[in-house]
Amino acid sequence: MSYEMLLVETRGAVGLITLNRPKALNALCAQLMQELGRAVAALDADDAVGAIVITGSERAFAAGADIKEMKDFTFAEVFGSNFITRDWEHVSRVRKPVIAAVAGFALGGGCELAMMCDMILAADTAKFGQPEVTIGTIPGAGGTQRLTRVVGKSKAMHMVLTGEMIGAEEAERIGLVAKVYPAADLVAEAVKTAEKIASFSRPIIAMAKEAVSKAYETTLTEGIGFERRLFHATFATDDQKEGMTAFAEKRKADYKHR
Ligand code: DAK
Repeated sequence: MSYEMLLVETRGAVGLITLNRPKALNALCAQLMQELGRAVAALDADDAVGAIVITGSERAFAAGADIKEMKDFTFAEVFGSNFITRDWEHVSRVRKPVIAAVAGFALGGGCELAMMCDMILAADTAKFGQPEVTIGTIPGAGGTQRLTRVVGKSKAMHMVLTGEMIGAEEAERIGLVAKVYPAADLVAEAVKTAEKIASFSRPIIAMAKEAVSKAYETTLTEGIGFERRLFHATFATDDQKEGMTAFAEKRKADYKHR
């Protein structure tokens, strides 16, 4: 599969996607998002891949949706063509874990794309923001919803209503980011984290991801019921037997992903 705006490679059991539109700070134009949708779908379908990392450049993860591309669109055009929605939901539908490795700007749609991933690892240079109000619009790819669920109302309101950016340290403190690394180490550390995830049982990891993701969608009682069903289901897998037997026998587990 060929891509013009992405670099896609596998490192062991990790699929690494690098957004590669440097002249526009990886602004997320329609072509880039179509390519990203194809790339994540291909890696999701590849049995050799256990986890996916999406990263950008040192300067920008992504500086938002492409403002120049969308500036003249009319309501009839964006509504009629289901603008953006048609290409933007792929990342959030992937069943394998997806890590956003963010250095530099993650603004607007870039911040939203990072939040569609399962966790965000950041370089100490990372800057997150939802600056849409400064250009006469509002977040449109989940920014008002995912950000609020992650950081709470007051912080989300501050970011969305002022358009101000926050740095990596603050993003980690408020729970938007899982860990911060020196910029030079970011991609290697993200791949290392993905490798660790990929070393575990694929079906068990998929269940764990589904269960945590459910916490965003449902009530506590329903979420715990969902978790319990999946927990019980792990006992139907060979990998649960292998994992617990390996622990009892003081050896490393050899998962068969079934
Ligand atoms: N779109 C298009 N081009 C962009 C861009 C963007 N978002 N961001 C940067 N660029 C381009 C610049 O125009 C410039 O191009 P040339 O002039 O060289 O041709 C080049 O990238 C380098 O940028 P700067 O010269 O501006 O670089 P600086 O270091 O001075 O500034 C900056 C970096 C990131 C602070 C600045 O570029 C900036 O403020 N960029 C815009 C950030 C922004 O407002 N982002 C939010 C965009 S709105 C939806 C899904 C998503 C969305 C909406 C709906 N649905 C599912 C319905 C998302 C909306 C948005 O993201």
